[in-house]
This record gives sequence, structure tokens and C-alpha cells, in this order.
Amino acid sequence: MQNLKALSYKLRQNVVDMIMAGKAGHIGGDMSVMETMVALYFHAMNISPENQDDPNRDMFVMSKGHCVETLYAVLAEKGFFPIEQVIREYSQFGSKFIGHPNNKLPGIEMNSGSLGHGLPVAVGMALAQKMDKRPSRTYVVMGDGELAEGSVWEGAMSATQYKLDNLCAVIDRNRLQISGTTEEVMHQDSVEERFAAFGWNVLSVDGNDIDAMNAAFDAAKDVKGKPTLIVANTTKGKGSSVMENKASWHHHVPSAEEYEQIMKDLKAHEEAAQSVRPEGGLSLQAQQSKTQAKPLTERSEREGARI
Ligand SMILES: Cc1ncc(C[n+]2csc(CCOP(=O)(O)OP(=O)(O)O)c2C)c(N)n1
Ligand SMILES: [Mg+2]
Repeated sequence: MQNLKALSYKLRQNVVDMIMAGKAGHIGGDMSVMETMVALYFHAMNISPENQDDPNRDMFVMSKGHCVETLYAVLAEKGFFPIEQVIREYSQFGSKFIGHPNNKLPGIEMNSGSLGHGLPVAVGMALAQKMDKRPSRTYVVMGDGELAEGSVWEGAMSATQYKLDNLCAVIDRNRLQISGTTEEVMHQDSVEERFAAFGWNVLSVDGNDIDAMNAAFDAAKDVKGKPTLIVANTTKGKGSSVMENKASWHHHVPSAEEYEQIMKDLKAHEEAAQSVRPEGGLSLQAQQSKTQAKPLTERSEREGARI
């Protein structure tokens, strides 16, 4: 039985180690989106190193590509590559583990980082799944600041036009973007009402509650005839008061003292979660994650996304 709450705090520590070693990283949004990513990869999605080229696999797009460190941590835990290799190579000259997702790496379907592109591409993926009559689903994670990009709304319109009930989008609603609050930079309340007006099924949950996220992804699978948006209400920098809710931690490398305090806080959260018995058993995907990852070499690297 795997405790996904404890896992979320363990993986946050891997992200912080990555950012310390690589001397770069979007730490605030990495921390807020962690439960979304753990729920996707260890509960909701049918994806693993074994089926990554199966046309019936679920598709994932990290549209807020600046938070690639959390994606790396989750993919490493699933067995796509060893976490030691990521921490050693992340953001180093010549490395494949760069600061935004690229599809030369196993497990990554789409290059991202230029905000606003993920939803339109995910619409295309979901439409292709429908046209090919596949049982699979497409998931996309966006930031709330990202909603200022007009292409998001073109994607939102197309998704309902084509009745893409196999598409599930998440907004990491941490209420901060690069330079301040989303309401100051480009107001958007209510995200829920806006997407509902575009014809989406909308769920609004505590996005740092792993059980709530798992339940939301389950509920989305039962919806017919329209896509689902999960508004994941989160805290930017979640896990340590050193970084929580501070716009200046959007991109920030902790000092030695900050690092010590953050790791102490994250470990305390992990230990507290470990003392609670998780509900339910270990999912199939979680069991698959136990397989030993082989280091990524030139030969094992993917040649590009195969959709
Ligand atoms: C098209 C585009 N414009 C600007 C940027 C620079 N940028 C990187 S992160 C960011 C803020 C994103 O905020 P949000 O979507 O809320 O992300 P989060 O809070 O989850 O980190 C911006 C403006 C970008 N990556 N792409
Ligand atoms: Mg944000």
C-alpha cells in the first residue's frame, strides 16, 4: 500500500535537491502542483515506462512547462529514469534534463514552456483519440497566470465543440504568477464560471489534498459529452512557510539556511503523513513504479514523441 500524501512530500524534497544542484528552478509552482502530479501518475493515468509507446496509453501535457522539476520527480519515481541522474544532470550544460519539458526524454509527449500552447495541443490529442476510437484519455495541467493567454480560450471553445469528454484539464489555482497575484496582473475570478460558460464540466477542489484530487480525476472519468476542468486550489510554495504564498519564490534558489529549514519542514510533513494509514490499496500504476529505472543513455533516449 502506498501513501501518496507522504510521497508528495518526499518528491518535494527531490525537487528542492534538483533546484539546489542545478542552481535554477520554478520552486513555487513546483510545490503547488505536486499533489496534482502525484494523483495523475499514481492514481488517474494509464502510463508507465512499459506502455509509453502503446497508442492506447493516456496522454499528458505539462502546459505550465516551467514546473518541469515536479514532472521530472514524478517520472523518476515512476521509473522512467533514476532520480540520482536527474539531480546530477538537471540544468547542467549539455544535459537532456533542461529547465522545460522536451520530448527527447522518455515519458514526455510535448515540448512546452511557452505558456498557452498546452490546452490547444491537448485538444488535438483528445480529438485524435476519439477519431481512432481509443479508450485512452488526455490530461493537461495549466497555471492560473497562464489563463491570460488567448490560445487557452480557443482551446476551451474547441474542446466543447468536439464534445471531448476524454479530455481533463487542471488549473493550478495558486493565485500567483510571475510578478504578483493573478488578480493584480490579469484578473480572472471566477475561473469556474468562465469555463462553465464555455460549456465545460467544472470541479473546484483543494488541490493540495491528494484524496480530493484522486476523487476529482475519478469523477471526471464518468462525465459524458463534455470536457472536465478541475480547479485545483493550491498554495504556491506549499510545504514550508519559508516559501508559501510569496511571489518572489516563483523562481528562486534557496540559500543554505533556507534549504535547511525547507527540508526540515518537508521531512516533518512526510513523517506526519507516514504515521497515517492511507485509504485503499496500491494502484497498478504505483506497483509498476517499483521497477528499477535504467539510467538514460543516448540509445535509450526517445527519438521524439509518438502520438
Ligand atoms: C508565452 C509566455 N509568456 C511569458 C512566459 C514567462 N513566464 C514564465 S512562468 C510565468 C508565470 C506563470 O504563472 P502561472 O501560470 O500562474 O504559473 P505558476 O504560478 O503555477 O508557477 C510567466 C509569465 C512564458 N513562459 N510564456
Ligand atoms: Mg499561478
